[in-house]
Amino acid sequence: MTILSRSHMLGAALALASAPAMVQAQQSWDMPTPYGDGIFHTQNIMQFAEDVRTATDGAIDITVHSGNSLFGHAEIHDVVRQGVVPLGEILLSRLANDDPIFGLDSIPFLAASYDEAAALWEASRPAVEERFEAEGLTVLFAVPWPGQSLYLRQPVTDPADMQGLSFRAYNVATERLAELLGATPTQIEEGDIPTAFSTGRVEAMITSPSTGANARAWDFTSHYIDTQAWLPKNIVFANASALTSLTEEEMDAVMAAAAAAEARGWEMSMAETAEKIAALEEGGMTIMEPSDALSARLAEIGQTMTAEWLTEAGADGQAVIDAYRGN
Ligand code: PCA
Repeated sequence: MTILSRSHMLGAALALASAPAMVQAQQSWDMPTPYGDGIFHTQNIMQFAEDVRTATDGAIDITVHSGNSLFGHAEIHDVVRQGVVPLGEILLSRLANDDPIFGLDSIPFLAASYDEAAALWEASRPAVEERFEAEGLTVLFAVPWPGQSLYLRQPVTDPADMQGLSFRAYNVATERLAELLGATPTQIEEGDIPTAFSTGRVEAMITSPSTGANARAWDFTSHYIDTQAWLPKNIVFANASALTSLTEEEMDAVMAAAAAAEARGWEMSMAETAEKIAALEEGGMTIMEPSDALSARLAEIGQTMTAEWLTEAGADGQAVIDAYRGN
């Protein structure tokens, strides 16, 4: 037996002997996310896991499973609800079919800057939390992606040139946007973007510079049109029973780490915007401002989608929009 393993055993024996009976067993928590390790959201939740580990002296040990490796994007909400895993991360607007409130952050030009996105999150957070609570879930934090901009194979200035393009979508709002542009949407997971372009399934998309740079969009598109039309959020949430099984100190540690992760995530997102646009340019893409005609068409589509959202969301939705607009 080596000295190392003997001292290990000794340490373990001492720890056992001195452990007070009250102390709970260490908990290993699996945390699935759809997004890969190159994405700032994933780096942020890894730091969150580290903060929780440190604050609980290792009692809560969160393992992040990135890139749809443990569960696919469409399953994560359900498996956390069922308690198969205690917590997870998804794109909030993927739940828009369950309730329109979840799709509010994906309407073009309703909230297109970080200040507006923060005001929209403040106005909608109580309604989002209430719906999660009704399903036995607790919202921990939400962080926006940078503004959503167009990736194309030609320098489009006339919005009519988007007609007939096969267009990658990632939620119902991007599907609707594509339809209103006269394009044909196809749902593609973020990690599958390069393959979807290289196999010809899609030829255009709207997403953040973070996703564009991570996918090396310059390999399959040539023009980035900087519309920054909305800032969709990722949401991190836990199974409420898993949380209430913790000691009060542990629960406080998780909630404090969540608040820190939300603040840090928004900062990371803001810093990413310029950084990743520069990376797209470095990769060889042409960076363009939208033409007046394209901006006008997207603004018009934003109004249509806001009206459609209000019809679906009713008085509850109107109250959230009013709170956002300070009415
Ligand atoms: N990236 C994710 C969601 C929004 C974004 O910027 C995606 O493209 O799927």
